[in-house]
Amino acid sequence: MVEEKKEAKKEVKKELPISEVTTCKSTAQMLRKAAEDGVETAFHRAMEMKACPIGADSACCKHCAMGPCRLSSKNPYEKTGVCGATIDTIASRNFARMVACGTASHTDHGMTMLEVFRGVIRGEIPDYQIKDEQKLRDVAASIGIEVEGRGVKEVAEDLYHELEKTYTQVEGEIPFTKRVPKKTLEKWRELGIVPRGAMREIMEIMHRSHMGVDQDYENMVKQCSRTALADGWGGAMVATEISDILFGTPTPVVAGVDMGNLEEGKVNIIVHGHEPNLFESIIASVNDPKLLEEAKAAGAAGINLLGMCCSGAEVLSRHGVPHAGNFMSVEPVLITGAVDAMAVDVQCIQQALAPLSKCYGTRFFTTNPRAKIEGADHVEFHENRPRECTDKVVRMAIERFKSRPAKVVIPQNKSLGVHGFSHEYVNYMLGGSFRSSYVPLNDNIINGRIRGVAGVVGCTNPRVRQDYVHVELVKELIKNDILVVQTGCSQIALAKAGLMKPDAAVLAGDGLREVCETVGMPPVLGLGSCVDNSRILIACAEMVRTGGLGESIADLPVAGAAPEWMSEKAIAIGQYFVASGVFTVFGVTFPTITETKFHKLLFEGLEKQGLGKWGFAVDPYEMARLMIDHINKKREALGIMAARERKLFDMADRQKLEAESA
Ligand code: BF8
Ligand code: SF4
Repeated sequence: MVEEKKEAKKEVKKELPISEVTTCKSTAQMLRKAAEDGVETAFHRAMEMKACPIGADSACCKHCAMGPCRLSSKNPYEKTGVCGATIDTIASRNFARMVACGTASHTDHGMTMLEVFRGVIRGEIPDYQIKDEQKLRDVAASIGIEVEGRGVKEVAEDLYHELEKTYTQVEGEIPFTKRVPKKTLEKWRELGIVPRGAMREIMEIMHRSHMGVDQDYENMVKQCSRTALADGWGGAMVATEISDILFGTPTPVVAGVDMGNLEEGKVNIIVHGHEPNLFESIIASVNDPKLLEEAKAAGAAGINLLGMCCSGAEVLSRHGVPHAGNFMSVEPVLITGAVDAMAVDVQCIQQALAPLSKCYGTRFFTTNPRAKIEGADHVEFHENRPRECTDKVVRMAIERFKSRPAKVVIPQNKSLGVHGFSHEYVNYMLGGSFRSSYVPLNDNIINGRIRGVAGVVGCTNPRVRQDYVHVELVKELIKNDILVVQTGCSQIALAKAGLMKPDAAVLAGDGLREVCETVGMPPVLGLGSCVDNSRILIACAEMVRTGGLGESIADLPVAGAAPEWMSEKAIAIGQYFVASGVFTVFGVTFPTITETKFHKLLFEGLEKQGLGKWGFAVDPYEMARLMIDHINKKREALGIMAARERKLFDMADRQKLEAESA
């Protein structure tokens, strides 16, 4: 313990240029406190450790012991690895492994949710119930399960068996391909990229990326698409749908985001990670009168539960639980000294959190058998007796509250916004309860009030100024009448910036603003966590089905971006959007060398095959330009550019009239 304290407190050499590394006020304030306290964060470590340039270009291979081999980024075809592997083989294999890991993460999460569902419907997990029967029936019907006149149990059992195929099926097509627009699915079949089952695809991609197997980058990219599609239309979609069925489908809810949600007089508990079951049970624990009594007896005014990262984004959307910040704010939030306990499960949990929490006396708990951290207390979470774990976390938090060792400083920033726009709610919101549909959305796109739709998602990363790229990009998009949908850490960045409020419509272009004001919605819609990117896929499928915007997802005037990505999951998400037909732009860095055939395939070739394509830009305005150009190109192809031009002409006309009469 003493050792670890020393480690976290080791001398910080250079001074961190705080305003250059973050635009989040709370994070900046805590980074100033970090300097006073003599602790370091990922911001400091990123400054001290330059990214490896060869790795950044994906020009190295360590897939066997004849290597590791290192090619030249400047002259990528100058040499090969010892086995003769070219730069295209090496980079595509590395990329494939990222897709494999990202897909494995989402699908394992989804599989956990499916197992919980099975336990619930079979009466083995009494703590959770089916909360949303309608959603259960809708999901079942969407994949061809008979629902008319059948009981919940029967439908649920069939749904479980059908969805299990998402993972375990060895032949055929995963169940949710039934939701894919016909023409998109035909394209996948033609290219041989329809996923069979996630386990099969991940196994095959690992095999193909072994030394001496698939050494044709085009063939490898096909398996990247097939695997990634088993994530987006498979594991991630199962995670979203089952979580909605068990815990409720989100509808708009007003909630606060940022560190100002911490309360000095209360026991503060943060849940950070990804799977919603831990959070659901801790919500039950903090509302337990017995535990509330214990908190009061310890001198606290109550128990204050907050989320971070995706666990937080999910319950922010579903229940309006306040959110303390995104990925790069997790270490800074510990520096407040106000966090009595932090419980984590899987994914995006930086190892540094364990020693850092010791510096502040924060009780830090790992809960998932897949994700232990050396030096952290492990209190295992079991779905069939979840309160054993979550009650213990709450009790330990109360203990820490009683003897808070460190000085508490809570940044006073808090931004209220509307969250929880599920695809179902978008349907209802635009169409009303009697004619709920995507027709109004499509109409507004066709008549040009809305130019298109963009998904802006993903992480924050200490290699770029935190939140800056997200916020500037989204502002630029809505200014150009592009409706923005969001998930994950990006959603939190925009929430902090105040863009999740309906009155943020003043920042939108005239057309989008008019639509937002008519409906009473913000120009930026928060959909939840990263697995909830599947909601964007479903919305895209619905836009195609509704009609007037082409026959496949690739025809839609839509685009995606992960401006500050860092995780392998982001690469899997990017690849499933690209394979689904969406132009997807990443920031920060991209693991290819521009002049290679592999790069050209991802950035141009896939689109020629009828899929989407990748894009890259570091600057938010350049990123927006790429996305707007693409959306315009799609409008052009659909023959709906004219409507928009006419509208712009009307607007110019109006402005002229106004100027003349002034
Ligand atoms: O799945 S956005 S930093 S928290 S990877 Fe991680 Fe990235 Fe945040 Fe959630 Ni998504
Ligand atoms: Fe080098 Fe080939 Fe081995 Fe990779 S697989 S380390 S390129 S010899």
